[in-house]
Amino acid sequence: MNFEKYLENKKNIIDKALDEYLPPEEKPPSIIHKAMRYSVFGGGKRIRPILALVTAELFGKDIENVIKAACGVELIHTFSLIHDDLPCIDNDDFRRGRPSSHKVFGEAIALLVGDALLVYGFDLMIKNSEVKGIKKQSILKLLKETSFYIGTENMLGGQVEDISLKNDNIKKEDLNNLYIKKTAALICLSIRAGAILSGANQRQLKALTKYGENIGLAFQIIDDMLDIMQDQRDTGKPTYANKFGMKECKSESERLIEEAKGSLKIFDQKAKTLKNLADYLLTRKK
Ligand code: GRG
Repeated sequence: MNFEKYLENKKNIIDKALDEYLPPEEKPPSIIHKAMRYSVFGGGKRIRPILALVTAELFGKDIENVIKAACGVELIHTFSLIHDDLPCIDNDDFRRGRPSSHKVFGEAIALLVGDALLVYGFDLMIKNSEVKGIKKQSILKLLKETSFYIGTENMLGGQVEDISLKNDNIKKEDLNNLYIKKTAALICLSIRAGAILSGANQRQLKALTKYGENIGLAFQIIDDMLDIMQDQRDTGKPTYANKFGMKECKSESERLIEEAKGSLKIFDQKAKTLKNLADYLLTRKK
């Protein structure tokens, strides 16, 4: 199976699971359930849950061991995108080529959909404890990590820095730190979720976290490049691409991907898929 097919196969598994876990549209109050499904099934690549599944595979674990938590991270990711698009934050009318949640359902519902997806994200992680063989302690650790990685020291804090960013005099180091919080944090959480539920030890978690930070940072730099290449709306905000140029973005993302793969040495051949996934990020077009 080629790698694109492998990813598509994983994406289909995740889509099917999300469809099963989310409340049906008709369930009252149906407007919020409809709006949740509108954004969750809006064409996302499912990179985060795929990372959780691939990490579990690295430890020889079945998909069933991690699929609920993996979908939980995807719901939290979707929540962050809906809130990010709101008029009070980035004010984006479109997401993945379709009208954003608040354009279709109004601001109040979009805000509540984000809240609902955050709650459902945590709920799915708790439900992962129903899987045979999963220790309650692993679920507690996972919940603690989820709060940490989306909280004010990470995703939320990164977003606060992002909206306060001034265009003049921004240093590369500051932008790197912001990207690690805003984007790499949720990517790290996805990988650590897969690892924690598979019984990884500290040394393995450390190596996987390094991998997550590096691909997460590369992911955001590549995102900045795609924004320019695809002529996206200019928000006037400083990004890696408009501050340091496309050439620098390309070489920095390539360097980060090499570093990410290097941090998986302790897993030898078993980390082949995670390495392929890192390489794939350099070639993505959306
Ligand atoms: C209250 C915890 C909390 C968060 C709200 C709005 C917000 C704070 C954070 C948003 C952070 C954000 C929007 C980061 C951007 C990360 C990014 C590159 C998103 C795009 O990810 P893809 O390409 O999206 O994986 P798809 O469409 O494939 O799902």
